[in-house]
Amino acid sequence: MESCCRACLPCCSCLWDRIWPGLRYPGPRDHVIANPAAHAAEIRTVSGDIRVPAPKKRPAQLYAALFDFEARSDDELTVKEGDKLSVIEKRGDYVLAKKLTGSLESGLVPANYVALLQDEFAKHKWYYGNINRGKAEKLLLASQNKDGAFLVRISESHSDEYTISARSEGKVFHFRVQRSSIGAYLISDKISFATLGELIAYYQKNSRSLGVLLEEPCAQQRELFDMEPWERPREEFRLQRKLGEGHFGEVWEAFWTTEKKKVAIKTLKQEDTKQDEFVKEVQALKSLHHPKLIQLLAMCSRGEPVYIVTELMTKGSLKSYLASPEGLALTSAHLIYMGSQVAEGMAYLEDRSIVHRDLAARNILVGDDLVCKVADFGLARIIRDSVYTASRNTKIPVRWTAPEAALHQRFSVKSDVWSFGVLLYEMMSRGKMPYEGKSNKEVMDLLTSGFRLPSPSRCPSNIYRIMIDCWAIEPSKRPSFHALHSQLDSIYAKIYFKTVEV
Ligand code: ACK
Repeated sequence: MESCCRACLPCCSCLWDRIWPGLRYPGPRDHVIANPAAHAAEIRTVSGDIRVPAPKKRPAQLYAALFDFEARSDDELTVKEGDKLSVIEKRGDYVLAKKLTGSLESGLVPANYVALLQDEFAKHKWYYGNINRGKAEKLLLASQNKDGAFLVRISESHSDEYTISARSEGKVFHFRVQRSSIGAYLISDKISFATLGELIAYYQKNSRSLGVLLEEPCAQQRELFDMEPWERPREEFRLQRKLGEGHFGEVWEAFWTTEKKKVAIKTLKQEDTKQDEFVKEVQALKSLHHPKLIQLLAMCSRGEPVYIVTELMTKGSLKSYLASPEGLALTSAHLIYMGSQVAEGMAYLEDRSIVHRDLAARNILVGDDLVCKVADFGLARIIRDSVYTASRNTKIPVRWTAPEAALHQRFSVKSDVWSFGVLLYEMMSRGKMPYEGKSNKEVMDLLTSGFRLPSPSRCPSNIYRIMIDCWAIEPSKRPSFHALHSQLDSIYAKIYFKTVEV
């Protein structure tokens, strides 16, 4: 109880059960720990098991804290959003991390509260992340590469520095990229750069300063290496119960024997045609870490069927939850709280220009205490320009899709905002099918003539207003996910406090 009160707004927690018996959820703006009481219990179990670490000597990975986290025991590490951390090892849902600045302390931080910093370079073909010197040499000397091939990897001895490995005259040379006290990147004291990308671009043009050519990024399949930390032997998983059919294949509840926990496993249907999409989904999931996004935990990509292992959400999809007796009992306040979490997860994707393309209640998963997470990034793409133009033959869920996306394949973060409006409609109407009784063609005609879904009964007018904003015909007039998150949060706070005062 003590840790619960510390993280909540004063006096709220004690009133939860009286106000909404059976369905507990945090007070507004309690972003740090969604359910502090449950979290504290979970951590006690984890920290009870903690042994003194004997970290192996291997390159540490550079992470940044995504949120503030306050240590609740000696095993844990207090971090502030943006703190740079090196992760020594993963321990279940936690990482053992060491601060790279200030106090240099180490301790456990929830894995979902940190993100790999290296991912910022993932867009560069030359970036190979956490591979060692030996592997870099093997790759560069492979027959696909010639002199001038190069790659950048995390330095083995300094986790926040990088090494350029380049092939020249049939040998591989390594150059350490140092960081100055203000974080600039440099190989020589004579010139430094604000970003690693700028440094590489400079030495590509000025090969004499380096003494070797940096011509072509190393031509090995990088995906293989990206996958490695997640790859697990399939014997570690015991499939227990089929949860249903997903976009790509079956979804199972399973037990991860080595980690001793339940997980969800997606299996890939064996048709080869979908293999490409599946791999893309994994790539997208892997680099995204946010408490409101479904976390990828592991995968088994060797052999068939391929498994994608993610966290298990106890209540399944929002679509089926809304139709369950518990879902039907939800008040508007509950639904707004859930909608706000979805907007928060989507704001994280928005910041990274990642378009979901299939945002709907069927792709939101619900856990205990009404925790909601966005799932199924199968259609997500990282867009360079603000609009991604998809190929014309892609199957589109018309009822959730913005007109410019359905008609002209112009998917963008703003077309996701349109879908979010439809998702809000699904929630506030307790799972009703949008445009019930209409064909896809009729839906498109109605939308083009200016028709919009009507307000569901019992939907507060300010929430319907938000839906209408999401359905502006001009994409740029639609709100951002950040704005949606803060609007829903403040409506939720108003309802919450009004109820508390009563
Ligand atoms: O509505 P459901 O019970 O929730 O049925 C669908 C089914 O699998 C096909 O998508 C369920 N499902 C998918 N991913 C998960 C997960 N991570 N945790 C729990 N259930 C899941 C979904």
